[in-house]
Amino acid sequence: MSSRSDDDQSTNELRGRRAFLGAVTAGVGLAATGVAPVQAGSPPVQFPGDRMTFGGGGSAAGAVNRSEVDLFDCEVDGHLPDDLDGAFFRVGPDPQYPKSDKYARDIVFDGEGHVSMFRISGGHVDYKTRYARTQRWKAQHAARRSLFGMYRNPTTDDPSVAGLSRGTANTQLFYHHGKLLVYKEDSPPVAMDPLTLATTDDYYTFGGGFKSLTHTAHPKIDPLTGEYISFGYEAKGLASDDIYIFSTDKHGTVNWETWIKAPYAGMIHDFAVTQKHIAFFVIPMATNVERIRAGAVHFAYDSTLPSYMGVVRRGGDGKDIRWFTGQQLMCTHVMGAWSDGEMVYVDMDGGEANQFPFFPNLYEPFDFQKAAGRVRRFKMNLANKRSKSYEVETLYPEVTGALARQDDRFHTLPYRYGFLNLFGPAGGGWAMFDHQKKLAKVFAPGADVNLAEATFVPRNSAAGEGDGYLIGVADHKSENGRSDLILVDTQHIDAGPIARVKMPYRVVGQVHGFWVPAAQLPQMPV
Ligand code: V55
Ligand code: FE
Repeated sequence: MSSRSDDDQSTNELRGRRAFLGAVTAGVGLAATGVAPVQAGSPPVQFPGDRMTFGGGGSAAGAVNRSEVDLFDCEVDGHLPDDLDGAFFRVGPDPQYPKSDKYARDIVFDGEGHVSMFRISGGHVDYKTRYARTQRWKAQHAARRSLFGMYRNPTTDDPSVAGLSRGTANTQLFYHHGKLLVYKEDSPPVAMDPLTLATTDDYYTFGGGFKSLTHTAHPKIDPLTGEYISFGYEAKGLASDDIYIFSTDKHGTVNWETWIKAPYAGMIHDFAVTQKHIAFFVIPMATNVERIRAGAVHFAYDSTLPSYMGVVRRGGDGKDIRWFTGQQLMCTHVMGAWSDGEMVYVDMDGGEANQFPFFPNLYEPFDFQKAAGRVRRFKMNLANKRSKSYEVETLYPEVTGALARQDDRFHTLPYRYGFLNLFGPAGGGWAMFDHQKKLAKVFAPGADVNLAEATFVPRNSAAGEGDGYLIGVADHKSENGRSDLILVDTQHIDAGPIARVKMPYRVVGQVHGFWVPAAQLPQMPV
């Protein structure tokens, strides 16, 4: 990590180069060079060199990319299955502008959402990326500078953006009722055209039926009905303890909604939906109003707070909500969930303490050992009317990681296969769990490779659960971060990739990804 004085030195070097270029181009009119008008006071674009900051150390660290790309017919190594036809969408934060010095310590989670698509068909791959044209992106583009301060802290914003959506659309995307919906959990979705990645709505409210100020990054689709089930927390504004729950039919029309109260305002990053129930895990990553007023990021980890699993009936009025507590855990992502009569089962990845060092612990030092994520199976017994506690079982205790996924066609249903990204000094990996056999199989490419989340791709429309591929981006440290999109067969996950899409550079970073089979996409215009 570079020290402050290194930063100052590189800033001075950058400023020096700018002055030189300014002298060279002096006298060339703006109109002649096609440069859009520059607002008075828009500062030079200079990202800090420190990797722990919002800018993440510039392009070499992969955190700043900023280039919107169209790459037709990518190079492919190996053989992509001829019948593999669909689009792999992904999204992650990509800082549009550096922050002012005051907010230069903002976190990577606050970068503007940059969406990419690998369109795969007949063994060929076209790559396209676009920033989500959020209200925030558009305002900053026009001003040629950052106008929003710290992560989820509106008190730090430039007065000119009051009333605009703070949403960055940087966390996950879903394809439903013909729209690519891109999410940040502090705001409503942004809608994009799934073929052109043009933003079609910077504040999508499902035709007005959606009432919350926030929308999770992790909705679910009921495979039996095609319904879209989702929620928002802090749904009535900053630090509110309101949760909005809703569903839409397969056309995106809201067909159910209700409101419940959380035990406290804490992060509810993902949620679980079964055929009968909905469950929310509230973690001690608490919204901290005092710190927000002082200009800090939204959350701090308060280990004095219990974690709670709330369970509510699907389709009800929310009054049946029951909050269960037990071993304090920090879980973020749901692998799978199902109901068996009045028993509710929720599998999540999570650790025994704060997993996000950039959201500070209030009371104790960060503990990397306790932060390690494992697969936790929560069990809630609704038949016992007096029960106030969940039981939790740690599955595969020897496997640690994060970003749990499943075969998305098994949302809401009993399921057999789950996936997890592994981290470790010997390099990362993708694990595939067979809960029936209680078996974990691992693809581990070694210490040179950084793996993004694994997204499951069904082999074809008739494929059984878990039969297909894991798809995701692998960056190579020894090649200055150059990326491959890799495809691993789930029948032979330990054999390594069956094909690599060889990208000429390091592609934009991602948080999550989503696969859409071609049959669900609109036809590509010829
Ligand atoms: C997460 C990611 C976010 C966020 C909150 O697990 C939680 C993740 C990329 O942004 O704002
Ligand atoms: Fe997530």
